[in-house]
Amino acid sequence: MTELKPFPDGFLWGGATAANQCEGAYDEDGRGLANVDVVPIGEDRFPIIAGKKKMFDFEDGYFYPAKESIDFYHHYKEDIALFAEMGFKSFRMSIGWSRIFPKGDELVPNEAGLQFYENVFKECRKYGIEPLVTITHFDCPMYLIEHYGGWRNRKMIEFYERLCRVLFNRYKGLVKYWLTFNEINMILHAPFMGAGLYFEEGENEDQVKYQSAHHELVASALATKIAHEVDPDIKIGCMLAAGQYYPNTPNPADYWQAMQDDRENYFFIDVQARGEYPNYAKKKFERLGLNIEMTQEDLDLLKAHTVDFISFSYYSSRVSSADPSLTDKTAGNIFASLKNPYLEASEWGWQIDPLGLRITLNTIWDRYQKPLFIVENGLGAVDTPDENGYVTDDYRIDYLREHIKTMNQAINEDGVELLGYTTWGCIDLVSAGTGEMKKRYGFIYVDRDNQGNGSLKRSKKKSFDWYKQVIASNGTKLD
Ligand code: P53
Repeated sequence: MTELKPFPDGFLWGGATAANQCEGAYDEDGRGLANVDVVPIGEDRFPIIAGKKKMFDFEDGYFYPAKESIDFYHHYKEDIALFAEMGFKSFRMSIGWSRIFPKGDELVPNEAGLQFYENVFKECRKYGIEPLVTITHFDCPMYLIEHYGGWRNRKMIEFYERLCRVLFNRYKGLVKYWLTFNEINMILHAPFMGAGLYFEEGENEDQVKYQSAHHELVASALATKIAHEVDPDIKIGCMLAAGQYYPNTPNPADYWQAMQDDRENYFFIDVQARGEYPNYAKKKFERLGLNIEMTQEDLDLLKAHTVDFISFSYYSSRVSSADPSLTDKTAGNIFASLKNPYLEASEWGWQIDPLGLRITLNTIWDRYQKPLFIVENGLGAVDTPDENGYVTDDYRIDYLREHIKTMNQAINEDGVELLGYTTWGCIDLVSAGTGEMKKRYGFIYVDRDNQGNGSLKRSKKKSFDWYKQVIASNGTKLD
């Protein structure tokens, strides 16, 4: 029996989802088409989410898993009741932008979309669950991509501002915690999914990515400003796909490379948490010959409206080397990195590193001294239900237990301030990276396969009762 010091009072235990990976109902109640709808499962998925292959609408011969997904849109009451049964204090979810503004540039929002999220938030509140809401989780109306080019266009700031004003006013008193952009650094790795970017032949991709990133950073600061004006109690967070880079050897050149790789990610949070572009980024832009257009007003906004807290996803640490001849990379990950021989890997090649979570928590805390929130962590695995439909997912319990232990140490032994922990895909949902259903993270099994067959029936896995006990004991009973 592992007895640990408890987590802080009010610690927000829970689970996380994203609209496009669970809602389905892609064309109901006036919802417009979004980038996340038109990314199919299969070998073309990666070039499409990377902005290298054009897919602006559904095409024959492809399967699009987000169309129906796990149909949270019609199952939300049942699903939230199950979260409540586990004792969730918090539920992370995201807004489908095109439910609220189907095209994205309208002046008047779609009431049916607003009503849906109001129902969901009220359902959470009924059980005392605090919603934690991502404003955009890889989500952009297709109309804005086709007519404005996605986030490369400065006008996106205006459209996003309008969305935020509507959300903050409508859900005042219902939602306290908001995240502006999911994994904002994903714009560098999956720019079509992250920011609605599609590149034309011969275009300077770095120029487009960093200009788009600037627009998102300004939009995020503006959202923070508006939120605090609407309700000073609202807390706004940024969101990073985190995971510390380790040098492959003690060679200083490897350490230097790891530092460069970390900075590529921390750049975004440096701006959102400290309010200004770090010198290393300005120098990088110079070196690459990039000319990022920004106004004095932009810079003033960034400085005046930094985030209240810092959230991040953590699945794995990463490895850097200065030696270009080393090519033994981890498979199946948008963030491919060198393999770490000290670590085991998941069935999808993601390396499992619980101590890396403590290292990442401490690094981010040391860098910013703002409250942190782990909003994604978990193990994507193949689950095989037995003849009664029950999944004995000890592998998932082991993964989560070891991460919760190091999280506890970061709080109780290192003094890191942590607001909460929402595990990824608390109910099985569609994988963002691969589009598979087979890559499951949940405490709740959903009967659906990669081709979209299945009854969508929900059932509790072994980890369901385990997590319930973790929450009931405030993290002291992990066995
Ligand atoms: P999937 C890669 C690396 C780190 C985080 O990922 C990532 C990805 C995308 O593959 O994304 C986050 O579903 C993201 C979620 C996503 C989750 O990690 O590929 O915020 O939308 O589902 C897990 O296994």
